[in-house]
Amino acid sequence: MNEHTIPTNDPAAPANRLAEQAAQELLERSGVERIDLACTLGSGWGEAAQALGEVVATIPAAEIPGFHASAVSGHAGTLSVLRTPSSKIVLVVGSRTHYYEQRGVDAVAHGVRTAAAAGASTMVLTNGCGGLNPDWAPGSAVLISDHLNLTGVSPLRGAHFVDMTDLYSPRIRDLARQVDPTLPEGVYAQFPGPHYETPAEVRYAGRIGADLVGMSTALEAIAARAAGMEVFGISLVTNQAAGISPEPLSHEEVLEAGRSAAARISGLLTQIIHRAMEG
Ligand code: 8IG
Repeated sequence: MNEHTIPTNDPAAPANRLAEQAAQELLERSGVERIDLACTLGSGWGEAAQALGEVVATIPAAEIPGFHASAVSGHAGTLSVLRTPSSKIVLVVGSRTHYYEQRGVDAVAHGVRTAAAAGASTMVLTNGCGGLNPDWAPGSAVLISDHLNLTGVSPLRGAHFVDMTDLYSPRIRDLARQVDPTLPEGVYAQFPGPHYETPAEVRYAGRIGADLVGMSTALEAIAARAAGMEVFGISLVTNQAAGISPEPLSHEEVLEAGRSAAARISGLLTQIIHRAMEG
């Protein structure tokens, strides 16, 4: 608090203040005036950052207020600022905080809120997840068309009634299909995790409309919409969801699917992001 701080009863104020601090520190340390677009990298997407542009700064996440080193092997613990060939500034958040880390919903939403506070108007959310459609082999990329938030919580608090219609930008999904017309779409269900689903839970998710099951993205997408950002989500199916294939799930399988898809999906993501910022 300083003499310029307006006293408020807004229950979101502390989280927004922390995001403002993080944004200021991030902009100072990278020497850019603002971020245009931010992208969170999920399982399997780690290589996608390099192709986006020239690296302006790479900052260990733990050095920026409110961020933590990554809890998951295969996730980078860094925030990268890149300059695209058309001189747009992209923030790559390589250190998502998952709900299952039990740091609370504000920690989950902090990357999104920091990006918004730094000026980003577009939030790109990527993840690795399980697929319910048996036609989607591990390594398939799927556009997120909508979500089911099955965590039982919201990243928002107070009387903050935010519309979620067309949450996942139809505009950017169209651009993505211009890059790759074969990209399928699906509804992403966020479970709390960290355990994977039982086969019965996967059948349940399918019956209520899910095509993808994961442990991220929905809460971040809600926070991004509340911050006024355009949201784009894309999943890498790293495994068939429990019970879809006869094989049990393993984190090693997830990492391997990411490694073998890395070059293809980073090219895809780069083209989508570059196009999204031209519009
Ligand atoms: I990678 O099959 C990955 N993340 N909930 N279920 C859930 N999260 C996941 C899965 C999965 N695969």
